Amino acid sequence: MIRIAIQSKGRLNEESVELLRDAGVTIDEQKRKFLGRAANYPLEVLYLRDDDIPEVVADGSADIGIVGLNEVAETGADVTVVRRLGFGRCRISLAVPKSQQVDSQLAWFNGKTIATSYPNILRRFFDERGISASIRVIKGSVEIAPAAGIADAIFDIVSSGGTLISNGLVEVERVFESEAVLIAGPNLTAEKQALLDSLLFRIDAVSDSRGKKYILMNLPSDRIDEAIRILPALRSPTVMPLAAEGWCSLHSVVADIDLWDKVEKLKALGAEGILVLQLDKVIE
Ligand code: PRT
Ligand code: ZN
Repeated sequence: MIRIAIQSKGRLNEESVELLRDAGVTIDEQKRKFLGRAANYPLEVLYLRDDDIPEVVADGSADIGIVGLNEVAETGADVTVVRRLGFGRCRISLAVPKSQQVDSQLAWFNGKTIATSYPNILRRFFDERGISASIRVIKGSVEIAPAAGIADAIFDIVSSGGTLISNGLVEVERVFESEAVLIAGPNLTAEKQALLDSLLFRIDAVSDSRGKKYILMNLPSDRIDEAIRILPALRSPTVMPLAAEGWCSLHSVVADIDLWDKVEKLKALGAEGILVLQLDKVIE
């Protein structure tokens, strides 16, 4: 049995549950309590506040966890980041009221008071850059601190930037880039390590399929070589003859970002009946 800690509610909860489900681990969200049990994998789920996850994994109360890298860095917990998961992306930035002139960049922060929920990350950053500022810890609604007169600037999570704009703040320095990560504790038994490895194998298959599509089409047989140059696949594209003389069917995998460009080139080669399908898992 392996125990995973995930966020009980909030921005990372849904995608954490979804990732486990895509990896074939079903948790009954209807019956969910503080501690749940997967129906089809030897896995327990501990639902916690994100702030508590790194420490709980470090002390062995949970074996692994899904949490923002920002929380791992802030707590300094003794855990290993085993995978970056690609969701929950954000940054922690320094921002100032837009009326402030901050031309000399970081030197401006000397002697100022900065409100944040991430004092350790900020302290390390200021120490590295030789800035001497006063850090004021505020849990929640950090963005109102300058207008409320309790700080000169803030150091807070930004994703779209909308919160900064609606509070009259301007981002002046991106300090820390974050995303959800899978972490593991320091002393996993051989049994738990084996369960983690099998989970990682599944998670990698899910991640490898993200941002890709399965594409198939009919193509004149004499254009196959050119088509293969457009469509490098996992090993090489699959080519199958069609009943119609001089035609074949070509199957491959293509990155979303290149999809339309490649479709246009394939059409120019004479491809017909192009189908683009959702890809669920890629197991290499
Ligand atoms: O209850 P619990 O303690 O578990 O949750 P929480 O309220 O502390 O955290 P939650 O659910 O808000 O965020 C969990 C994790 O999501 C964070 O630790 C980050 O790793 C990640 N994440 C990604 C974000 C954001 N994007 C985000 N935009 N966390 C917070 N925000 C907030 C930010 O604090 C600011 O108020 O959203 C606002 C800024 O967003 P924009 O889009 O306006 O820039
Ligand atoms: Zn939190």
